[in-house]
Amino acid sequence: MENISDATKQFIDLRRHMWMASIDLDLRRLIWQIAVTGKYIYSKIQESNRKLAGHENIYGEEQLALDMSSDEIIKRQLEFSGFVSHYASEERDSIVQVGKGGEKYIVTADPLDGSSLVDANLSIGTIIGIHRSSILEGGGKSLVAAMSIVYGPLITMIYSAGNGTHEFVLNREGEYVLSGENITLQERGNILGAGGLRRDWTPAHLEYIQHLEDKGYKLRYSGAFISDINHILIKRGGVFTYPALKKSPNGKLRLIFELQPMAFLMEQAGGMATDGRQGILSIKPESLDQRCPIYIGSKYEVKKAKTFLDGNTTTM
Ligand code: FDP
Repeated sequence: MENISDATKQFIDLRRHMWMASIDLDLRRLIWQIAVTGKYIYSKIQESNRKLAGHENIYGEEQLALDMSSDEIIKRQLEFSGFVSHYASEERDSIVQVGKGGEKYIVTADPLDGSSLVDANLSIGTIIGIHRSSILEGGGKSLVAAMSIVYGPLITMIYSAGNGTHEFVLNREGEYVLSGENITLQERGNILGAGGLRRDWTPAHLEYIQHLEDKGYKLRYSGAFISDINHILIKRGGVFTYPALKKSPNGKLRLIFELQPMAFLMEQAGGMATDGRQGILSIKPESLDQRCPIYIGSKYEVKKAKTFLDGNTTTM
């Protein structure tokens, strides 16, 4: 699609944008239905009294009532969509059938990433992956679209269906209107988000971070993966990492629910995402709850990470 002028953008809503981009009809209906769940989830956040529900998810983490209600909102929407056969969520221990059989898509969700920040009133969000075939067999390769809905001072939604990465803002009328057409990262940015404790980092990773700090990269780590990636996309560059740690070589973040959908958005915006060596989208998950180290952002910094991890450091 041609680049759209600022004056015209405010009149282009999500459905029109997807129609202009010639996205498959069922896929654009599905993306729109999921975008709508963002409004319901945000209402729940507003209603909530920020109390813990006293449950644990399959990873032994405490679940907020909000995590569970967000998950339920998405599941219910998918049951009525008519386009989705199965749903996999970070809040569930197995894939659930939501269709009658034969539907085209499988949807994954991290229903409320960063939910532990609700009480601090920081930005959090919903991460969605839309797959065409089995998630485990296809992995990142079966992704046909990804979405990221951020609940912050504004509600924003970023999607890609393999047609670039685009941002929309929910306006007062409840419509998602175009705010960023074809987000494109610069080759190199100047912000850095690095998860895990410094004392648990490997020597190579520590050297990499020190190198970026010495080069003047500014620290930007909120504690919500979705918001930190949003930051890099909107500022058009930088790098986020949650690396392999000495005691947990697979890092912390989840490949299917968090990393692959955000890697899809990042790559479509001209950025990169690797586990330090191979591309995140080329990794075939062995289990639903697989975790994986991540280096994601503009190409220069992500490629640089590999040189440090391989022990081939060079000056920038
Ligand atoms: P959270 O534990 O709050 O769910 O998904 C895991 C995640 O948040 C990411 O959103 C975030 O980047 C990371 O964990 C934060 O981990 P640390 O507390 O170790 O910094």
